[in-house]
Amino acid sequence: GVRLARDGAGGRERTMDAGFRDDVLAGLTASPKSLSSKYFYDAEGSRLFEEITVLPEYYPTRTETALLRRIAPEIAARIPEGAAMIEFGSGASTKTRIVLDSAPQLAVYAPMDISASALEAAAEAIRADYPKLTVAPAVGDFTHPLGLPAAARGRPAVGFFPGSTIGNFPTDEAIAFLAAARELLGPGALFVVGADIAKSEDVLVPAYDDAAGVTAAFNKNLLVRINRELDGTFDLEAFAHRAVWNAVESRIEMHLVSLRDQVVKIAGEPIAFAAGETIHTENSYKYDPDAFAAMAEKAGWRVETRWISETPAFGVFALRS
Ligand code: AVJ
Repeated sequence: GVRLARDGAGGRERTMDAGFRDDVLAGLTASPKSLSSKYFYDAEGSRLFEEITVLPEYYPTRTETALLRRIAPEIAARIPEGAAMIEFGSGASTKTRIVLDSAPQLAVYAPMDISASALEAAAEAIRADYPKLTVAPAVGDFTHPLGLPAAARGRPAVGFFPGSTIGNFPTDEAIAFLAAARELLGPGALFVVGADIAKSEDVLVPAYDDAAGVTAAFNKNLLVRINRELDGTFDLEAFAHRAVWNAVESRIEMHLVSLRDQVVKIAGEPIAFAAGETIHTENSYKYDPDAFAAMAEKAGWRVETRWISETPAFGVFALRS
């Protein structure tokens, strides 16, 4: 987008991303107020997310990782010689290594992530450990890919989308994403998708509101980012982290609650908050396995196999175009 030069604190020149500014102002002048969870992942947000993945309460990462270790040979058996693996929202690429270790026939790894810092560090580490693999990273919003990277074109395609990141999307957007991924990956492609399974609120809520306060810091980092990048005046003490289970929608919601009536300035614009008013910052949908399969089928995929872990349940689905 258009970048406006601004003078930052300490006289250092900064840029203001017009897309981020427009999205933030639109979200905070709407009712109810919301911000897109994709903006969590600046360098600090990506670092905090990695910290979340090892929290005792946050079961998804370790559960899916153990499941992937167990099923890696079955996944590898579905990957043809010379294939390219395209990963959506790759982050630190930790789970990728499980597949790469089991599938040496993979020729190309093309990770996509919105965080340039996380992507570059991960790509370098993968290059160092898998010298025969062609690594072709692409920075950007994986919901709007421009096309397959040149290194992946003409090769059998394997999509990889672990972590239940798909759970950030409401059903219609998840189906649109799955359909777009099918177009991108092409005929005959395999798509390996991780999806968290609905379970007791007593397990879900602590996973998004941990005792150490890491998830609270991750949520509030969005305000820190707005203060830094959009000349925001958020007082971090005047907002509280909240995680709630919405049973009707089958999703965890994260909010930032205004603790008092207040006016915050962002990019010169005053934004009023009432005491108790919230900014809805994330949805994390939790699925019934059949409902997830139905969603994939609506997007044109065939569900080849599904693997569901022992409790706490987490699902990995092998979809075929
Ligand atoms: C990266 C979207 C899968 O929804 O569990 C973790 C993000 N938010 N704790 C999730 C997240 C708060 C995570 N995803």
